[in-house]
Amino acid sequence: MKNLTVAAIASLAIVVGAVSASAQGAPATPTVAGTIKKVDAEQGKVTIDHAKIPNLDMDAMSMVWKVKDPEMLKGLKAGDKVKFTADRVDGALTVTSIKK
Ligand SMILES: [Cu+2]
Repeated sequence: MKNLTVAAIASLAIVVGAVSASAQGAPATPTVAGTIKKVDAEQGKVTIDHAKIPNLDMDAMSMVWKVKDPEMLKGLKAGDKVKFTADRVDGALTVTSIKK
């Protein structure tokens, strides 16, 4: 019984810790630097050679992203240096904001 109580308190502490960390506005989606390799406005996709992305636990690489809104790709072209944020949206890796 004692062990159970200790485990219950420990897991409660983890939950409380997680809640307070997000309540304190820890940046959930840090800004990442990258270079555009290809823009596919029709498909709403963009290839970015990006730096490390801590919130997605991803190392630097070149990859194709979905964009939250194809409008975001207006004015962007291969070779542009960008700053963007990315997150998992409905299970898909998605660029949620991007600017030159
Ligand atoms: Cu990647």
